[in-house]
Amino acid sequence: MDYSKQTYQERAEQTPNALTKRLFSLMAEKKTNLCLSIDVTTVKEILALADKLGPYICVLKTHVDIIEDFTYSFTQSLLELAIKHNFLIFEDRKFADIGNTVKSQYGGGIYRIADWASITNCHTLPGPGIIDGLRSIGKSRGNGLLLLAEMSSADNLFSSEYTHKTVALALENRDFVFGFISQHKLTDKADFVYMTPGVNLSTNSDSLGQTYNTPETAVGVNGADVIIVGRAIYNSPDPVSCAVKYRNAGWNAYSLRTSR
Ligand code: 5FU
Repeated sequence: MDYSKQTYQERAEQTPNALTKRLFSLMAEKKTNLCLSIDVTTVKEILALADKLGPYICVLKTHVDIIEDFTYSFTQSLLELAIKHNFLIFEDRKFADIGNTVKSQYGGGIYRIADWASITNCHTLPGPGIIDGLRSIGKSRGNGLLLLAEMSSADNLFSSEYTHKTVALALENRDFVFGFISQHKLTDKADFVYMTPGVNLSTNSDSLGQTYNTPETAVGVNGADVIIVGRAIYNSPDPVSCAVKYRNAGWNAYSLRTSR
């Protein structure tokens, strides 16, 4: 079955995975497939942007280790905004170590990511132990994991064999892995969530190897479910109208895809 032609609502109704159900339901309800990548560095800026842009997004993606004035209470304020505006929090931690180490990195330290981010991600380079380690912390909390199967950066070292093996690992771990960070939809075998970074309407690269597609290409051609947009929105002079522009572009591409 080609899941990319089904609506988010249909996929919400069919999936056995509670997190996927929650995400697709709120996307259908809010009519948005936009994830805001909020890569600003102070608590005040993040909370102000999250409050303003919350109505237009389905997921808010953080890089918690770039925040200069992080305190744990920040995460509680962010959770309150996630409830107020009905979005999920995704810490883009890109874990990449052995199972025993990622357990501590995910559940402990000063960030305690597993307590406030219902979504996180990891590289599969270390093998299945990384998924087992993260599952041992996150599954009982109702969290889910995305596997990095492809990246947006130019000349990256992800081979098609690596991507294939990553898909196989996802299929073997569907109780905790619910999707991918990728540039394309990767399989029809199961209903995974595909989140795609590297999305911009006005440029196709930055000076450090980032490459961009439009929402039309990411969602309409490549089959992404969620577009991840950062600087194009938070560096704009008017982030609210810019977020609305990306939300509409992402939603139109999805509507066309599902009506074909
Ligand atoms: F896995 C990936 C990837 O392949 N490309 C990315 O750009 C993650 N990212 C993240 O998405 C990156 O770390 C940024 O947080 C965000 C893209 O930000 P931009 O400002 O839209 O380029």
